[in-house]
Amino acid sequence: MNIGIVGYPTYGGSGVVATELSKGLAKRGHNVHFMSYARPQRLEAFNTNISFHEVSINAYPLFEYPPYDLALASHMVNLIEYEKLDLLHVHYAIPHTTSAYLAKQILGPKAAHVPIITTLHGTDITIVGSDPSYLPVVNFSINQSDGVTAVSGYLRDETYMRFEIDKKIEVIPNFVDLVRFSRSGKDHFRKAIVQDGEKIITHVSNFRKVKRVQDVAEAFALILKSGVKAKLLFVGDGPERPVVEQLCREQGTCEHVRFLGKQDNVEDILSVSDVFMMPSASETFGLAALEAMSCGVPVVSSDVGGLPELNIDGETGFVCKLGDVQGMADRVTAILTNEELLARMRIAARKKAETFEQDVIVAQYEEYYMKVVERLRAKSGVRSM
Ligand code: GMT
Repeated sequence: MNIGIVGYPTYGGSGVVATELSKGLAKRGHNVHFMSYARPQRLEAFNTNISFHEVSINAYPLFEYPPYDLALASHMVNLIEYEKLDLLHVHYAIPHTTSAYLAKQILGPKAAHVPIITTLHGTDITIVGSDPSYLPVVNFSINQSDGVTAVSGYLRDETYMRFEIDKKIEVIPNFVDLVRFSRSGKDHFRKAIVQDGEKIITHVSNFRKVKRVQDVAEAFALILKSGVKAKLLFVGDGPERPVVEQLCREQGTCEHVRFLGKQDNVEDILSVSDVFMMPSASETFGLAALEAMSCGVPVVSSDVGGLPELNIDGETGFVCKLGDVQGMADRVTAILTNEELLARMRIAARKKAETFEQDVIVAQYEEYYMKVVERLRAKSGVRSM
């Protein structure tokens, strides 16, 4: 199939899923046309089956806010027409689903057989999409999609609750490359960070408020106080980073904390980690936690959103009440001071991650595509594939 994929290029869950899905589909012989305003970080290597299309915006002085959604719609029109796209799969509803709807309206009967599939990821529903300034448009656009998927059962239910959706929302979970994210012997790397007997606690995020990164720093101070010898690695960057840096200075924990910034090979860091912390205030799935689990790292997370579907309390790690910093510190300490528990949770975390194997989930998308394409072709009187 000729598949148009749209996603955000930035460090963040939906862009990673869109990119990895593109690679998975390319591996299965499909031609993928990836559209975004910049090349995503994980789409750097040349791939004969993937073309990247940069959506550039004309920065006319009149535009304080250049209309990216319109430039994207124009790109979609071109690709549907000239690359003969069989379907358009957009990741994150805002504004991608709306641009796709507009592109199809522009092409009219010429594109009647080309379905729009929207994958809902999280804040496009729970935070941004629910904001009154976007809600009517998001609601309308989702209903205009020919297929809608959500990355967790939680997100599907939230979408039905917050919006008036007249479509069946299919749950297709996020996935992980079990080979890339595996516990490879990176002991030299571990030795560079910690001394013998010291443990490594890791947090990976885009340092937005919703990630509650301060909770990690506060819990870490309590963990050190309880006598555990450990280092804390912060991976990623974003608006809350200076706040967390300042907090570490105030707590006097700086010599045990490393801010590594954005990292391309996050698997190397996860590979040597002992516990992963995700105290988020909202998390529809928790892709970063899945990648950690795939590397055999137990997760201590909050209990929000889709996290309890992924992180099984007492098995793959621990699930704590949102904002319970002391509880999280106690759970991390429990894991790091009990080698038997750590070993058991490592195995359980990896085993759970194996249920989200990349090829299996990519095949689920492929099957879903076929179903939606055939349904629309039948409806619009176009020959089936
Ligand atoms: O929070 C992020 O990392 C970005 C955000 C996005 O939509 O780009 O992530 C959401 O989608 C990810 C991939 O499906 C999920 O794993 C994250 O849980 C979700 N983030 C939130 O719900 C806050």
